Amino acid sequence: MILEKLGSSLKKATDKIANAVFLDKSLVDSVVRDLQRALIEADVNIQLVKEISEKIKQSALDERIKGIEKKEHIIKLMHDSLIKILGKGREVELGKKNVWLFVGLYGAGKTTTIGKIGAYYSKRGKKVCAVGLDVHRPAAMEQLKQVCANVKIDCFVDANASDALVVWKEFKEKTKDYDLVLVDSAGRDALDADLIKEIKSVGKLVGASERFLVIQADIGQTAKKQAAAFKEAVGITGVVITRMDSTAKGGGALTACAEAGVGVVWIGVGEKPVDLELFEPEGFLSRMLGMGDLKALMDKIHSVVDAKDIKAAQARLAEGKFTMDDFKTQLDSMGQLGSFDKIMGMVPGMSKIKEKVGEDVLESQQEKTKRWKYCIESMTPAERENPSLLEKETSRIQRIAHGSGCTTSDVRALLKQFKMLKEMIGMQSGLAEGGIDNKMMMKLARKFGKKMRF
Ligand SMILES: Nc1nc2c(ncn2[C@@H]2O[C@H](COP(=O)(O)OP(=O)(O)OP(=O)(O)O)[C@@H](O)[C@H]2O)c(=O)[nH]1
Ligand SMILES: [Mg+2]
Repeated sequence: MILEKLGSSLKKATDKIANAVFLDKSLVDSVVRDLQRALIEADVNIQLVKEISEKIKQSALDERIKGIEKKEHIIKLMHDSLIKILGKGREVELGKKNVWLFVGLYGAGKTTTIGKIGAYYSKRGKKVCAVGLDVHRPAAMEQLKQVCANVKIDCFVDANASDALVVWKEFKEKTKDYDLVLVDSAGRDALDADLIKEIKSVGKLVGASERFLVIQADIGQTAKKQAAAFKEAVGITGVVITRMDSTAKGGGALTACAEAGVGVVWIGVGEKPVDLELFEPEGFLSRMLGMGDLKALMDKIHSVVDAKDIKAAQARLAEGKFTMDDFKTQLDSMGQLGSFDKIMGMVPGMSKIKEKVGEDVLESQQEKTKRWKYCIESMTPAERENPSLLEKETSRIQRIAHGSGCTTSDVRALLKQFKMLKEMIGMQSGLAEGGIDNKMMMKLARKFGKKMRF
């Protein structure tokens, strides 16, 4: 299916960006090339592909945005571009009176779609019927009857009638017993004056609450002209794109509808009654561009870090009393989290850094933590209570370094980390309360990222 293919290409592109240590020009170029290939393969308008490529390249070179923020920015940009391509979709809800008219050219899939939608709502406990107003094609009535029998919904057709309006008048009263009335109309070769006239008068007569245009994905980008023409002529309220399963041109049809400003409600992905999907590009894309294993990381932190400890530390912090002893407790809980490399593996984009820097550097990170603990132990109670004493007096730093078997730069690094952690604890309030949102996750991820300076 076209969406899945696009989605997986997009996922590959975002992974490349997320995993890159440096966003250099050649990397961005290669990601943009992959993306272009995927979009063009999906029949997306070439002009649009160019625009998207330019935007991504520009923001990649934008010096104002840096580091992980830049990655996020580009990934979000891709997401937004894809939404632009796919359109926002459109949700339909059943109102009090629901008469849905299906219009479209020959063989677009109107009758088949009515069967699918009928099945969908009747399975959800609604009373659904279909009315056949295609009086032009001799076999149309019989086809609709079969489709309805297949999904067990009631069907009203008059095989002898030659006027759609007469047929409607015949069954109008009966349709009042139903929650949803699906009206099948006749197709034509092209949207000509006759067809417009018929759709308009049928729509008015049946009091259609929705007018859905059914188009087949095979027509690709030409769907734009069709969607725009139908929109202009009969004010369609939504689109169903059929045969998304059997063509590579689905991207073209979707873009075309987005450009014509008509919302796609469903897509048909096969001939069977179950082969209908609600079109939800936002949900689909956010699943594809998920936040990596950040959630898993947060769960892990949550399970290790005692909420009570954090609360207590925060309370002390609020009173300006966060001390080196508190820092040591925090270092211990970081130790329980597993080694730094495990934490890094869970932050999107960090796993590749891990590979690049190699185990030995990570080892030394852990070594460093250990030395910090020795440093803290060599401090006087007054220094632990108020580490800013150390910043003022170099002799104290020298004494601690000497006493703990560390270097003065170890002690300085410790002081730096202490400050950073103080900040982090300020942000962990969400954790302590049990709730954490995506924004907070990203903030924390950045903090972890910054901590890993090599
Ligand atoms: N593969 C595939 N085939 C579909 C899909 N939707 C419809 N079809 C097929 O397309 C053909 C035409 O479908 P119909 O439902 O008869 O189309 P229609 O718009 O009612 O056609 P007219 O009444 O002649 O205007 C049938 O063979 C369907 O089985 C789909 O989502 N995927
Ligand atoms: Mg039909």
